[in-house]
Amino acid sequence: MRTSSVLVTGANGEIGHGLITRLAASGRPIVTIDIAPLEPALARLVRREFTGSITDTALLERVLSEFEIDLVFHLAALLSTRSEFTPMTAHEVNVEGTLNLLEFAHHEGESHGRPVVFLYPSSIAAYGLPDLETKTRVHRVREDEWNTPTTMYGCNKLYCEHLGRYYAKHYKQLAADSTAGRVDFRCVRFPGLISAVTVPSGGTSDYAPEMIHAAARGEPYACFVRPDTRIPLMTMPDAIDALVRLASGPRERLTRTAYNLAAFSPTAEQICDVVQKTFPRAAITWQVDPKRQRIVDSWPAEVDDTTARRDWGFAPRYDFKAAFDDYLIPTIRERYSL
Ligand code: AKB
Repeated sequence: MRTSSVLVTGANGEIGHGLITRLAASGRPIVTIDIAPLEPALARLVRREFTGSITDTALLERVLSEFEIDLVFHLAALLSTRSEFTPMTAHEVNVEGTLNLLEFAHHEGESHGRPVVFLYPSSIAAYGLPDLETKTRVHRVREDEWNTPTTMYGCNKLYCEHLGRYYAKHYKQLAADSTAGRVDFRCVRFPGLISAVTVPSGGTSDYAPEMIHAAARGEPYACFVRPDTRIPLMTMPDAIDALVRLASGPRERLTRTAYNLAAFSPTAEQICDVVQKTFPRAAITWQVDPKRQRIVDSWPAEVDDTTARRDWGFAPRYDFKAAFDDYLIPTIRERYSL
């Protein structure tokens, strides 16, 4: 008998940490795939850990043969900055890896006769605004606007949203025995995420969490974007809540494939001000990297998340003030024993 379980890919990443802790508390057996062995504290929470790549279809077949997966959180990805240095690898992991996972989920759904719920974190990188003037003018961007990403990662995310929709609704539509609907694909477009317990790597929204963690560790930080830079951000607990909530929302209420999520959109300078107030010895300077700045300038300052709120009750706990007062500062102080 195969055991009914949840599969988490990219389990060692920032979202994986928070998500596994949350899922473990609910008692559901968890199976993970990550390119690196899980940290011991995480490994203790999972039923089975597979170390390997999502591009390895033999590995996915082993998971399929041993576990009855009815929920997938497909988190594995190369983020935007890293993807610009290795676009072919980004495509392989972000697109071909996702295609493998969708195919895997389709076969799981076929084998146990129920649709597999497939959660996919897309990103504000799926947007591409042509210039700063437009960014200032358009303000709260809706899901179907400005879908012209400038990064490999953004292109990968946008395309995979469409792949998910294809598997859910149109898979092999010309076959005599069309089997669409084995994958129940659900997707959020995450803002830049800030965790108090982990530090990201390889992203372009990383300036926000990097600034906070560097200040807490007493290290100097040279911010690579201008002080007036503004993109949507969200705390990690709210991101985890959103994934878990969307996973359990009734299918018939979902009117979109990909949902915007918004929490707060401070400028880099506003973040710096709070960080400096909290850690008065923080040494933050501005050393703009024009290329990374261009990427962040192509992302919207704010997104419209009306549909997520309406369809499945998305409601972030933390606005900008609460994010610092109630989550980041107390948790970071504890983490660095301040
Ligand atoms: C990145 O910076 O690449 C990610 C994202 C915004 O999706 N954090």
